[in-house]
Amino acid sequence: MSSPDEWTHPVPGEGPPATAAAPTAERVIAGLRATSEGGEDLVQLLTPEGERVPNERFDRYIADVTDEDIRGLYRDMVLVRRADRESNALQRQGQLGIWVPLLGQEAAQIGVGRAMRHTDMAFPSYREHGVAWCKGITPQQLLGIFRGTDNGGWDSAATRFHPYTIVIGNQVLNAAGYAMGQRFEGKVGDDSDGTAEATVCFFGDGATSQGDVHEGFVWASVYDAPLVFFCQNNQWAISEPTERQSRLPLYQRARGYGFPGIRVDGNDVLATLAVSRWALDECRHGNGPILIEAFTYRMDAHTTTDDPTRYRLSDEVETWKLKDPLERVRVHLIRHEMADDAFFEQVQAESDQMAAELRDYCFNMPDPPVRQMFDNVYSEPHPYLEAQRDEYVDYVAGFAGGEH
Ligand SMILES: Cc1ncc(C[n+]2csc(CCOP(=O)(O)OP(=O)(O)O)c2C)c(N)n1
Ligand SMILES: [Mg+2]
Repeated sequence: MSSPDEWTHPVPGEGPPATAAAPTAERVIAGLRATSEGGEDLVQLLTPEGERVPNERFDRYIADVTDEDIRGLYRDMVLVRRADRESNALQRQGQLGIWVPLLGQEAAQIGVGRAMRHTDMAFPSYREHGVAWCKGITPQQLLGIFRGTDNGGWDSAATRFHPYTIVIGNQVLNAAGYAMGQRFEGKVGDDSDGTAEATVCFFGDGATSQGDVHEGFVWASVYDAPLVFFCQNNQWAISEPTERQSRLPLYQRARGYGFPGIRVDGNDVLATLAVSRWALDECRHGNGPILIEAFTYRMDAHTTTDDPTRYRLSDEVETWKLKDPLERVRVHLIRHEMADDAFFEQVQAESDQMAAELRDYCFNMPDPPVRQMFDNVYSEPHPYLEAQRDEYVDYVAGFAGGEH
């Protein structure tokens, strides 16, 4: 990868060779390294070995976090990982059409999810099962969209969690508009009574190459929208590595739009919690937007239709296993005698119970009535849509078992 100095004073014919189309072994290794190290700007409060690293700027954002809170964050991560593994298995058993694994991104999502207030709005892409959990959405409610029976089984207004968006980057525009609305409605600025609001928009490293994301950055920036852009850089956009998305670290892109960007260790739940609390606080006080790049890793396939062994080295996955987000909290809790065996056994039992209930639910999941897909398209009744709905319901009723 060329350095900025080389861009400013290019010497014709003496630049780096054009290797992008046919990477050499050295370049592959350099790419491997780039994905495993976050660089010196990475905010980390808990090392992969579970040691707490003091941080002058961010420690105060988790000063009130008790041992019990850390056990809670650990429990959250164990449960969302278990729900994720169980849903993945349900897809393999033919119960779901597709599943999008969360594995490896638990700390990034629980960290920001637990930093949000109920009144903060979330705009997810399709992998945000951990954030959904923090918003009170059950693993059961997530299944419908992956089984193909509904478009999202939760009430977005009540939970303040927008439906999953499969079109890459599209939710960034929705989030920018929503956050601009929060500003226009005076929900930003004075937070003395704890009622100021912010929005968090989730997208991946690959999404940063989409036009929608660029446009969302521009609108949010020039309207000072209370929007935290939360980019989970999981190093891959299906089979495309991050080095095919950007020649500089993603968080540095924010500068070009005129707002701060920061890179946090997305496998460190404490760092993600602290940095997200800071960013949300800034946004609620009118100092948004802010870009957070959560540096993490997609430990499983892109989706259950993908085979990552076709395009990435197993060495890379092994390197990241050493940075497992759950393991470092477990080691931290044990080393500092913040949790005993009984605690870990109880979390395990809870996760077994939850998994059994999730399986049961999925095997017996009722199809929603056909007419339900016409609900919530517009905020108010719409005569043309109602006519279409009635026609479709009649049509389906003409088939055996089609009465709905
Ligand atoms: C507009 C659009 N183009 C292409 C796709 C196909 N697609 C689905 S996921 C994906 C990669 C996204 O990668 P990233 O943004 O890094 O998110 P991740 O899946 O890694 O969480 C692509 C290209 C799509 N869904 N929408
Ligand atoms: Mg990605």
